[in-house]
Amino acid sequence: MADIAAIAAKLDAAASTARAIPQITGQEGELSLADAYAIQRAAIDHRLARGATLVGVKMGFTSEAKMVQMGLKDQIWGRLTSDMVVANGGALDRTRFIHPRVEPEVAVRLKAPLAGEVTRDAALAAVDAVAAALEIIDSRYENFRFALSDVVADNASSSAFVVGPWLPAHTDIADVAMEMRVDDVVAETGSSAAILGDPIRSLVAAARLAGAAGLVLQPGWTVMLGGATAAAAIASARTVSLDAGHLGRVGFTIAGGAT
Ligand code: OOG
Ligand code: MG
Repeated sequence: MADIAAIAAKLDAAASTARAIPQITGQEGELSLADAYAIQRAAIDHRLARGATLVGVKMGFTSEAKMVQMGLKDQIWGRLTSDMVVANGGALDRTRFIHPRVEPEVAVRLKAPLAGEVTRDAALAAVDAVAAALEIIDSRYENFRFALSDVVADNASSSAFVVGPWLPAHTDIADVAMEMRVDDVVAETGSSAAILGDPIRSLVAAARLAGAAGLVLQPGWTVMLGGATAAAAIASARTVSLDAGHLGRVGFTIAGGAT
């Protein structure tokens, strides 16, 4: 039996002090997915106790590019909290991160609760607005290496996110070309179609997976639907921007620390 409270406290401390810890699997024996999600919840509870609020969920491994990059195949989800929100064009403090990476995503904002097995139409009907977005992932594990249960326990590596201008729910998000630049150099290009062939499928999966854990996606919440391309390292970057065609632009600057 994993010591859920102890591992959650370690992960919370690793995130708040930006100091990596060894992965859990292998070291402390096997970790079931159920225990991993219990750890995720308990680690986030530390943040909520400090005054943060839940503002949404994120999906992981919803594109082939991400599965290949990380060597994992199963979709996972994590929680988005208010202290992870970065305004579009905002500045990030590098000292907050261990070995940050960024990936281009599509986000939706909900206007109705969503949970459990829902149809594509029901998921679409719950969408209030859509946007291009960037997720900053920062695994709390050494060398950004982990097995599936490790990354689930670690809130799916999520660290911060930046959402572009919100656009009407009917805006097409199915096949939007995306070009992500790090320090004005193109780092990744792709299409939102890489997200499960249709990003709304990722929202359907979010409702199902979070619902199975007893979480109802709430009106006003943001759902990050997953990286469309592999992630790019930004440990020594200064600017990151995403051009997502008719979905607009989103970006941030990152400064501070040694580099
Ligand atoms: C896990 C998070 C995956 C995505 O968009 O696929 C993810 C990781 O790559 O560290 O956020
Ligand atoms: Mg992501």
